[in-house]
Amino acid sequence: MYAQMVKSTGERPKTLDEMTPEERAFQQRVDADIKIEPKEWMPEGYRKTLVRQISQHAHSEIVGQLPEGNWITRAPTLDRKAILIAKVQDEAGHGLYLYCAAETLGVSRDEMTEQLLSGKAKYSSIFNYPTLTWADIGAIGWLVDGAAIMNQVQLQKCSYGPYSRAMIRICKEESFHQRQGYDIMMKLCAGTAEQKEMAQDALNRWWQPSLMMFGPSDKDSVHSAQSMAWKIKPMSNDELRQKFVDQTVPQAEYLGLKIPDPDLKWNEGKKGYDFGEIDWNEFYEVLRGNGPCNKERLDARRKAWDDGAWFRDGLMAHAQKAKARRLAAE
Ligand code: FAQ
Repeated sequence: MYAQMVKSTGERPKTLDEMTPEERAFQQRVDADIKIEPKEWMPEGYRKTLVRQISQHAHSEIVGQLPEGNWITRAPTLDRKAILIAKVQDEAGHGLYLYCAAETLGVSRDEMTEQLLSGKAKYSSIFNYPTLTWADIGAIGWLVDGAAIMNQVQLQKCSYGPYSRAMIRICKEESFHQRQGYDIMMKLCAGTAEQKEMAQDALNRWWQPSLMMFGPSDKDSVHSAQSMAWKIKPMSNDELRQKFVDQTVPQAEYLGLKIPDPDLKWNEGKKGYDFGEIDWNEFYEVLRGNGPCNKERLDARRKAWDDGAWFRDGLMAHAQKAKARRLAAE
């Protein structure tokens, strides 16, 4: 049934008849919406898919601190600075919950970090774009967090228990992030002509990259068919992208901003907006490491890792001493 939901270039999911008894019992639990927990049997492909997705998601949260972190020292008021610091700290926390969720699948935090720093693991394409003005901080909260929530609300229903539960907490915080971004945009749009122009310029630059966050179109998505069959992904990339466009266009209208897409048009038949083709060449170039900030982002993460070595060593030494003391007292 699921294989038809998305045309995928990846492998077709097995039908129940093609499955081993263990696989069939597993699929039946998934179909009955019973959460899968870490110690239970699971197909190796299910485990690998989750490790890939959850670790990429964790890396996105961690690298995602960098574009906004760039504006902490330059936020226009003390309140805005305090809010931005809290928001960026939240993203670090999301990364940590997600690394913990991935660790339950037998991968270590060090392995995941090594994959990020060596350039092997992906993180969201969106974080390879620069934050040029304060309005970009508004646009990130409004559009990037807005797109992230659209996807993550669905992931709360993911069949894997630890990921699903991490998402419930993360979504609560992301919705605050989205509102603080929209609040910045409202302020700018109610300000001087120059401020409104800054807001429009940020929307112009962040619109397409935000649409790309949902991943390739369904026809080119490698993993969707299998991930949907396993209920790792409850909705397809294109379905979520459409929901995001439909939610965001009226928000732009309220701000008095224009979505930079000449093909954007309400379609009464589908009760949603038609929108122009996404520049998939740009998307794949960013994934290949050729986006405007890919190098800068990875260099920053490598430097943070190297600079933190003394602290990790200190923590390990402390833990070992504490353990030795505990053992001696037993
Ligand atoms: N960027 O077959 P599909 C946030 C890769 S959190 C980079 O469709 P899938 C919070 C994909 O990994 C944002 N790579 O893959 C925040 C795969 O590569 P692989 C992150 C992308 O997994 C806000 C290949 O293309 N959210 O923003 C992208 O079924 C503000 C084929 O694609 C998540 O990670 C992309 N945009 O669907 C933080 C949510 N799209 O592994 C700070 C969880 C696709 O074969 C500030 N992840 N790829 O080498 C997901 O829902 C899914 O993984 C998708 C992709 C929907 C991203």
